[in-house]
Amino acid sequence: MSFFGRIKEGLKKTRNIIMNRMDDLFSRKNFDEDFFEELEEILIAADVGIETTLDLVEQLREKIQEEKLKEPDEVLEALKSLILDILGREPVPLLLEHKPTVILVLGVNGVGKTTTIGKLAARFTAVGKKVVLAAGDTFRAAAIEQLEIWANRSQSDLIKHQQGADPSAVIFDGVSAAVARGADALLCDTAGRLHNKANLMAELEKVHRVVDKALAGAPHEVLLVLDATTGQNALAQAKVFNEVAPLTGVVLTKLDGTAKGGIVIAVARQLKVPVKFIGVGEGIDDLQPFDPVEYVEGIFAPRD
Ligand SMILES: Nc1nc2c(ncn2[C@@H]2O[C@H](COP(=O)(O)OP(=O)(O)OP(=O)(O)O)[C@@H](O)[C@H]2O)c(=O)[nH]1
Ligand SMILES: [Mg+2]
Repeated sequence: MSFFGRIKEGLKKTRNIIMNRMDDLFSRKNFDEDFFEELEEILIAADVGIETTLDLVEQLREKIQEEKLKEPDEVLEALKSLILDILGREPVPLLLEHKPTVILVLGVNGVGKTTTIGKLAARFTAVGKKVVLAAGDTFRAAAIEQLEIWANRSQSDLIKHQQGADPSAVIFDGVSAAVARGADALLCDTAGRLHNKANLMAELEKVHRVVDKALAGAPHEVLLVLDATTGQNALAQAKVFNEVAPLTGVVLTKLDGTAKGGIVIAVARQLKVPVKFIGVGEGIDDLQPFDPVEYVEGIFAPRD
């Protein structure tokens, strides 16, 4: 499947929920109160979020008046353009500008951190980069094994300690190994759950501090993984993590399994942190760099 085909397929459920009603809505020629109300409902159904939706619809209302838009096509293009104002038009790539580029991967349990690390590692090694993985989720033995499988699959090196070891110590060793081996990237897995939330946040703060001590200026990327199927909950999680370690990007996983794909827009507007990758399936190629224009075309494409 082509690159755009894959993204389009991954956004299918979101597109269907939007376009089911949008076709009908945009066949009207009258942009009246009913039109705006119905549009609000559609966007909220796709989990764009109430705040973001109200803002978008208000701006669209003004644009229709100011630019004297009359045709449904013009109005749809105006809506897409307002969404792109939020998302930014250009993708924000994840560049391996430092040697090694240290990437911390955070997120609550089950969102797809370890899988995302595996897929990113595969993406980097496929273009000849040398990658080291650090098994910083020492809470569960299975977490270390899972990362080991991804290390083998992606031909990356793995730095691990025993279950129960101090995550900061593992990641410190990871940084040292990445430097000593001349790696291009170090991807650090972290736990998504500890005995309680305060523990987890204190631990992540320590990891962040230790990384900077091991290599000045690191981490270069702090990626927060969010599960799109949790919808608006993802926003609350993001705020908490952002306080512990300033985020440089968001990875939104499991878009393939949900009609809540509008959450991308809410995340971009409320966090002011770029969405860098989206997960549209469990396969190794199903993590794709996020391209705002493709996303918008994907959710407003004709229904399948
Ligand atoms: N459908 C789909 N499944 C995904 C995607 N990304 C991850 N998953 C699945 O989500 C599940 C959890 O992924 P993990 O990578 O183990 O999540 P984690 O955040 O590391 O979880 P913990 O280690 O428990 O904190 C796995 O079954 C993945 O295959 C995606 O984009 N689409
Ligand atoms: Mg994990």
